[in-house]
Amino acid sequence: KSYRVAILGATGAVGTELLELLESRNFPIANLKLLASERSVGKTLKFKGENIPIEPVTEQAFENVDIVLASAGGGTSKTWAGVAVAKGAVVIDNSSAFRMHPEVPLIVPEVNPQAAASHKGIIANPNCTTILMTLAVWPLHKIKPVKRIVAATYQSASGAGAKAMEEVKTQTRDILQGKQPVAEVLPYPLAFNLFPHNSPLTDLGYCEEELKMVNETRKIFGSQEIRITATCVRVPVLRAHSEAINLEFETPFNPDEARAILSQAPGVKLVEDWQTNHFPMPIEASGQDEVLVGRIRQDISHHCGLELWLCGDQIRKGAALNAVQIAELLIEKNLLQSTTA
Ligand code: A2P
Ligand code: 11C
Repeated sequence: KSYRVAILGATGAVGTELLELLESRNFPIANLKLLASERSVGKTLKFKGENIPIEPVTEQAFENVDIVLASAGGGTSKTWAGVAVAKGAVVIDNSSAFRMHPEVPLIVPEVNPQAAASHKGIIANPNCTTILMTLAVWPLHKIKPVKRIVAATYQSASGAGAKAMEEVKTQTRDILQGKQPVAEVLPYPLAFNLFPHNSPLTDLGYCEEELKMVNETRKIFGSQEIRITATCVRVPVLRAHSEAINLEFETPFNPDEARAILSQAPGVKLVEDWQTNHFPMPIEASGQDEVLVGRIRQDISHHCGLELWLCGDQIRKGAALNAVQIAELLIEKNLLQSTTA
């Protein structure tokens, strides 16, 4: 069988990665539509050697489509997801628009694939920092329940889109040439700088990105009891996020046992060389499917605590790859509404 696929937001950082993954993973495609804003109409993108035109988003664009991979922002998803579902497609949505909706499964295929079975047309792809954290924490949580997670993130420009990646490169060039850096996409210059995450602040004093890590992780783990807190920071890295994670368990967790578990965990690659101080780095995580995990150690401030460090490609496993894996899961479990032979 092969499927009619549409990418909504095909020209963006995640959209172009989706295109690459559909090709490199040889996703069974009968027809591919590339949708973006009016600004991109007239452009083409290459898929399997063929130039495919960018189409504007209209109601008709979702006709005869089995799977929509949406990554054009929450507003666009809110406007179009219902239309696509009404026309018979399943929408895998990378935005935050539907993630916490009780009827929308929020899926990391290595963690909670079973949640896909209850979908009603929309499946949400979690926030990138959440996806990366759950891959490392879930295999440990399955052995011994985690009571509390304290996370600090070091997030790349890609999380704010392709234009933010360009902006940080331009700022770097400008600063090296003695010019004033200009910030238009992100709120402040990111080159040679960092700042607390740019998502809106809430009444709790946390930004939305931090609360996504809290609420989405609880939903994916199916556990409202886990206590989670996070501080999210944007750093001048192009496309991989890093996270320092402190875990508190009910009982002590031997770091060697954690290491052994994580060395076998799906979607995880252990990167630890204590002799050379070589641990996960964003430049090594970039372009990789796995989240790199290392520096697993006993928390010296708590006998039931573990510390770990991870890096993962934000555009790939943090967004596009996870979405394609969800689509593959739907095919494997026969969970698509309509298919073409
Ligand atoms: P466009 O390139 O035409 O602006 P990124 O996350 O890298 O910023 O990418 C955002 C993606 O979402 C791009 O493909 C962008 O298309 C698309 N997009 C943004 N706004 C809209 C909209 N109103 N309708 C359709 N696509 C949109
Ligand atoms: C970032 N995680 O790195 C964000 C981007 O809810 O999907 C994606 C926001 C989201 O800035």
